[in-house]
Amino acid sequence: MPKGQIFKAISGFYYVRTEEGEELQCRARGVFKFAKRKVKPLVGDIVEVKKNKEGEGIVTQVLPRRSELLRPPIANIDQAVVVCSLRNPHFQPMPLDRFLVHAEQEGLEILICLTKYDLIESPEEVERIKSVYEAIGYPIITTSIYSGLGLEELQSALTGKTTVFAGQSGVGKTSLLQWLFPEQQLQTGEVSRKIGRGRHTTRTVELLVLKEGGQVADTPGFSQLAFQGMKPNELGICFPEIRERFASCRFRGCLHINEPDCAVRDAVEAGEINPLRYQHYQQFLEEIKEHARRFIR
Ligand SMILES: Nc1nc2c(ncn2[C@@H]2O[C@H](COP(=O)(O)OP(=O)(O)OP(=O)(O)O)[C@@H](O)[C@H]2O)c(=O)[nH]1
Ligand SMILES: [Mg+2]
Ligand SMILES: [Zn+2]
Repeated sequence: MPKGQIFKAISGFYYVRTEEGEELQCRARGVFKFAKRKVKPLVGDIVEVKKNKEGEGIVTQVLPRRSELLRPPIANIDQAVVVCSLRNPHFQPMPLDRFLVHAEQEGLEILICLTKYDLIESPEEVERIKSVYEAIGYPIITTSIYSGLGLEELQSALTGKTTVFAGQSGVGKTSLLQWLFPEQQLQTGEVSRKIGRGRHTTRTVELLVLKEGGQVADTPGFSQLAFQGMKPNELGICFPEIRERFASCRFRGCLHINEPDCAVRDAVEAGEINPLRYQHYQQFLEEIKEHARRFIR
């Protein structure tokens, strides 16, 4: 049975790159079971395929995933590049922190990419953003597709890995990929002047193969991410600055809100944890609890 990887899924078809290098169009039929749950194949999945009499491909088996993201939907990735624009749309820390939690939950390597540096008037603002995230261990690359800033650095961070580009609509994900894959014709879209948001130009997830080795997926921009299926005590693990401190909290199940002798709150008060990041932690925790109240009765 030939094996391959799904590199694209559109309107009822999966496109599979087989080990022999053939690209096979497969009808998206069926739901597969493993580990007692049903799975729908995702881009990035390693699958077994067979051809029917008409020469059309059929996915017969989805092999176990080493990682998976649901927003954007993709499997078997190593690294997430979280793309945020500095301007147009304006930098927003909340969606960034939200996506970081998702990528942490999946144990992905993370790289933050701040785009559209050419639209910035004050470099100090960018330095401030960088210092917050670098202090907790995230590598950051600042880019501009106009000046070329950061593009080679970004390219070398992708070599040999399977990377997903994720971020809100209009931040410039596809523009970066167009630079990386000049031979492809990818569609980018202007940011709406009226509402200052992207127009959801990219509609599908697609894995492209890097000449230097590795793969990169462009994905549609998303606007909201919910923390479905996360338990309140799992959230702290997804914040590096909380994860590295909570062994020092007095209580084992400390949620770092109002428990006594909480090492995390002490660090917030001492100015060692960024107050906005902590505020986001509190807000996400409320969302997770609210979700649990509504769905687990
Ligand atoms: N000034 C400036 N504009 C940029 C830069 N990168 C991208 N843009 C512009 O930003 C707009 C949106 O870019 P896209 O690459 O389509 O954004 P996207 O993140 O792929 O958006 P979706 O596909 O909707 O999720 C386009 O008009 C780009 O030309 C940059 O470095 N500087
Ligand atoms: Mg796009
Ligand atoms: Zn605590």
